[in-house]
Amino acid sequence: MLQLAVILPTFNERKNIAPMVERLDAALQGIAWEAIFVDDNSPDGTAEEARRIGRDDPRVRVLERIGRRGLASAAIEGMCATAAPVVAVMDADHQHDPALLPGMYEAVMSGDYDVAYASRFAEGASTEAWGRPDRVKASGLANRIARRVTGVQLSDPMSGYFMLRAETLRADAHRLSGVGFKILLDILATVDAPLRVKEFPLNFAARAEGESKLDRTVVFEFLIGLYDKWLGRIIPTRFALFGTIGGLGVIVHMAVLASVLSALGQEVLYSNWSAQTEFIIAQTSAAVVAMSFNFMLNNELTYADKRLRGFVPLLRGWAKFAMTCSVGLLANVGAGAALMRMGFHAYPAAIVGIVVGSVWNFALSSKFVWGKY
Ligand SMILES: Nc1nc2c(ncn2[C@@H]2O[C@H](COP(=O)(O)OP(=O)(O)O)[C@@H](O)[C@H]2O)c(=O)[nH]1
Ligand SMILES: [Mg+2]
Repeated sequence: MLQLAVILPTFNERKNIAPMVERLDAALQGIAWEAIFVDDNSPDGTAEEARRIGRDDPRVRVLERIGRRGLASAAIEGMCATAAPVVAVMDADHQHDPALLPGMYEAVMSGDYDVAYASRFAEGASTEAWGRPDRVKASGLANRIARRVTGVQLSDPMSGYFMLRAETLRADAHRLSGVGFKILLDILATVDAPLRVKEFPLNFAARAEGESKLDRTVVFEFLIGLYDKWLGRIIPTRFALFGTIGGLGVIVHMAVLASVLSALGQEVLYSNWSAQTEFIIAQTSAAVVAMSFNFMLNNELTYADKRLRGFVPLLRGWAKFAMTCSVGLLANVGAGAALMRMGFHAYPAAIVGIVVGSVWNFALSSKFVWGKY
């Protein structure tokens, strides 16, 4: 009878799959397990590689998601896709040692604990082999904030390697935020009943093949998760980020406008340029700079999980973003003008126009620039 499901979210991990299945097989002797690779349609063919192995070994399953990205939602959906009574989540890149699984399983099955997890910062754990002192520091800081804010007293609440009974998860799955990468913390902060947690020291290894997708700073990641729990239901997290970045874009626009105007001011004195030409040049360059600034920042932060990389994808994304924003500008001005005609004051009309334009830009660019259209 199936006892344990190991959920492995993957994105571009093709070379890590076969060795991972071997290590699971070696570690889980005596436990009836299955592995579910939740792959977000990786371009490197990760899902196909897992299916290849699954044809010979039915313990290996694939959940392929098309047009979606996200580690937390992948973990949640994987955990909901098994009949096993106990589920574990771990990375597929070999940073998490599968040898801890039997001990974690024993702890959960004993009934003494609801959750078993592997900590990078427990006594006896180490992060030396990781080779990323910068991220060790960032994780440490994020963990301290997490403990302070959530009251969850674990040495590593940001860990991505844990196990629990599937029913514990399913009871509250609909309340999880599914945003960001910190699914364990999400579970601990969401579930009402206090969970009894057993910690296992982990020797956090370096990634075997491929590259990290989560290099957005852990602290930032964590703040996002916090916002999401707090206000995310009222103003969706991505939209809040998008809007904040848009606000910064306005400042950038004004700064560029002012400096181009003052640089061109001399020209107007000595040539036959009119002040109007001057304004058009300044306003256009300010708009292009501000929009590019917004594009890059959204690509790094708002859509870090779907980040466009490489010159051509970036250029294409930039062009699409520019198109999206020009439509948004029309929506903005259109809505504002309509309100003015209805007798509204200019300022409230302008604000409504900005909101309408931003919603439009957000809706369109999330699909058209960073999603599947
Ligand atoms: N399905 C899915 N898996 C992801 C996504 N982002 C990262 N992963 C997987 O989550 C695990 C941890 O990601 P990784 O990039 O190693 O993060 P790091 O260890 O914090 O640097 C790996 O197995 C990744 O393949 C995603 O958007 N979707
Ligand atoms: Mg990793």
